[in-house]
Amino acid sequence: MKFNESAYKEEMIDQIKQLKKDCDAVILAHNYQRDEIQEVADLIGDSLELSRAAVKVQNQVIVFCGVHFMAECASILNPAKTVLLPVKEAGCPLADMVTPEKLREMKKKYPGVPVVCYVNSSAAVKAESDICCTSANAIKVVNALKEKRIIFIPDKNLGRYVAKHTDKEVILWEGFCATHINLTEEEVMRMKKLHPGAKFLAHPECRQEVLQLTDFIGSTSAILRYAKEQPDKDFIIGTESGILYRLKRDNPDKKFYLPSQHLTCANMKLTTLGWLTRSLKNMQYKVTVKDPILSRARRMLDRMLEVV
Ligand code: CIZ
Repeated sequence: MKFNESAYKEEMIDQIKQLKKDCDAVILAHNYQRDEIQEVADLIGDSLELSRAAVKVQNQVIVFCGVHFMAECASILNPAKTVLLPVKEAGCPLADMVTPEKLREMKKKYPGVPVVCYVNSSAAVKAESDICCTSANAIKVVNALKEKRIIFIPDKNLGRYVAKHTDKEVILWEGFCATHINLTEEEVMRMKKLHPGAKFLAHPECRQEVLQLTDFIGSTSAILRYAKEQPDKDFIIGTESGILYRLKRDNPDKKFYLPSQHLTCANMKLTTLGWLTRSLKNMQYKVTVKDPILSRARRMLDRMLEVV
């Protein structure tokens, strides 16, 4: 008998829906997740939207389809809930580029300079910082601080982009997103030639040379909004491939082109319907953050949520 992929997928989705009811779970999925995970999720968003949602969740279980630091954020913001990350190995190379020890060394070099910590970081690093930010609110967060100098960790491209929108001196950390860094100027130029007139929208984690070619720079939520609101029909998209699911779903009359084959985050794509099913069945893998890191990291996320 021939394997019927769509029947298998439907069956798994039905099973996930039932398990979700049985365990009183809600599924949060990041904009970079696989299409089928976004399809089955209760809420899709960027880390700011999902963090805000995590605070308000009434269900007993939050299944976070994303990477480890995102599940950690949900647990920090709603510690009474069981937070599950379906794949234990789903990490973030950018988050791993800064450790609490290395950050403490940096702080010693710049005493009194506040640390703005991008959410793509571990809870332990957040706990060593002064305020968190996401790509959706980084400029607002930096400008809300009274100090004239700040340390921005760990993404140097986002930090550099923020520096262009503030009078403050921004001290950068040498970190980068292993996916966004792949996109080159040449690839964008090639795509622009193939689709003259298409608007180029990109994420601030891209290289500076790439950002210079943009019509719009923003977080995934901002890119989604922009593409929907603009009358244009053709867009070149400079961010992780998972965003195409919502762009296409919400704008069936528009066309979206990915300029590179290397815009797929392997960690984000680890979560499959199979792993999600197992996660709900076995209540795995629980992500928890303990005090004192919990309360310190919580303060940094709360400070961010007060600004935006
Ligand atoms: O803030 C996030 O969720 C990330 C990592 C990217 C974005 O812009 O959504």
